[in-house]
Amino acid sequence: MAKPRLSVIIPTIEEQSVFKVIREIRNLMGRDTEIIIVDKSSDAYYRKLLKTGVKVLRQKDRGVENAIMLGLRHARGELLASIDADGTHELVGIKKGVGLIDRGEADIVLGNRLSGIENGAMGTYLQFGNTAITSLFNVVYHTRLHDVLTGLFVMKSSAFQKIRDIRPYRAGIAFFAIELAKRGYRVGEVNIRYFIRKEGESKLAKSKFAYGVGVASHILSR
Ligand SMILES: Nc1nc2c(ncn2[C@@H]2O[C@H](COP(=O)(O)OP(=O)(O)O)[C@@H](O)[C@H]2O)c(=O)[nH]1
Ligand SMILES: [Mg+2]
Repeated sequence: MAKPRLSVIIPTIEEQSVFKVIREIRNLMGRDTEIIIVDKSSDAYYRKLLKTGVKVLRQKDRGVENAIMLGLRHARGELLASIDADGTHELVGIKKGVGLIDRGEADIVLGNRLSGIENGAMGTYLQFGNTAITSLFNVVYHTRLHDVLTGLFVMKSSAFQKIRDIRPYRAGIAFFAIELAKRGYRVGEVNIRYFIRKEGESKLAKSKFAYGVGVASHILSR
């Protein structure tokens, strides 16, 4: 089969919103898009995922960065994207990110949620922490970003090939941004809306404070 134009990786732990996310990606991006779910859930949920017809990989290790890395290593697209399965990130960010890369303006594009937060979707404490960590990233890598802790990115497969053998550290999508920025790739962003999580709870980390401190230390250890 010919290479798809785009692969979208979706990490999930029992997110009921994933089915809507899959449908919406198909509607938005068309059939020339490969969707890969990286699942760390129950067998019942896994069977439901299989019924959607998308590729499903089961994650044996832990952590969202390891999940996304597994998906990316299996992806065949010319462009590679990832989006959270909880329905909080505005999907059109993927399309906007593809546009930015096509225009030659970036090698990896992050979805900036801070420009469009739905009332109550992200507390001021998390906004503040996110802004502090992103400012640190901007100083170290000479970027002008607003949200390196986002759950949406698009990047060139050619850029990903340079980091595909690295073992991810705990920094979510910032791991990919840090490793590409280190190698001189251009990190851009597009504005997206950020919606309230409608089902389930956050699975990312027990303490977002400890998580944030860890990400900051990874940004600084270049
Ligand atoms: N496969 C997999 N998915 C994960 C893991 N941790 C989080 N996720 C998924 O990654 C996305 C972001 O996690 P979420 O809990 O919403 O993080 P938050 O938005 O920062 O609170 C969601 O789709 C989760 O289901 C993991 O260890 N493995
Ligand atoms: Mg979330």
